Amino acid sequence: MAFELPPLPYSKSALEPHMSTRTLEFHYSKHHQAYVTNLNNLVLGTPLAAKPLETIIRETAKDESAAGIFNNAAQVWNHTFFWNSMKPAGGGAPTGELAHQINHDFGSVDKFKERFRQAAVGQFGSGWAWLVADKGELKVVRTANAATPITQGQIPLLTCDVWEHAYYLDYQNRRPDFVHTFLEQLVNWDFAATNLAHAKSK
Ligand code: MN3
Repeated sequence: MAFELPPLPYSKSALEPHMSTRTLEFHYSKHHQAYVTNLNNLVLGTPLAAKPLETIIRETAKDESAAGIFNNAAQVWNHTFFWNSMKPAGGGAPTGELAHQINHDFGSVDKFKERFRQAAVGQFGSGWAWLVADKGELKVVRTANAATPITQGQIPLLTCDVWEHAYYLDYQNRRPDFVHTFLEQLVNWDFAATNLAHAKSK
């Protein structure tokens, strides 16, 4: 059973004007699809082809000879997680247990946002900024290229893609403006709260 591009959780125009239809047409339909296609071609006829995506990511993460498989598998996973980290009319403030734990671990939601902004803007070159649960504590981390916190024993709650292809059509070189918009207009706190609840149930 080949891997398939998961459906977007909203229409390609649903994040306008903050993330354009044109960006989704390239980023989802071209880039994300290419990672899926590449992964299928790379694992074809190997034992990995029958394994779940997360298993492939974990099993290839430290194997330099499998870097191509890891990079494409992790990018498939990271992008699906990224689409779910946003929603139409997102932004606002976290509530409930998530708000409580952000306040506890970062001091305030604004301090969390500042840490996330620094991680996202400060990632040199391509990569990702994440809010993760790490042994019960919330942390902001950043990863380079395809790297993903799920190989580090961390449970992702949110991510922002800071590869140039995520924002260049809409924001050109202005990554800080894109990250600001992500946090204020797009972020899906409900998704983060659900992920935190799952993390706590483990
Ligand atoms: Mn991307």
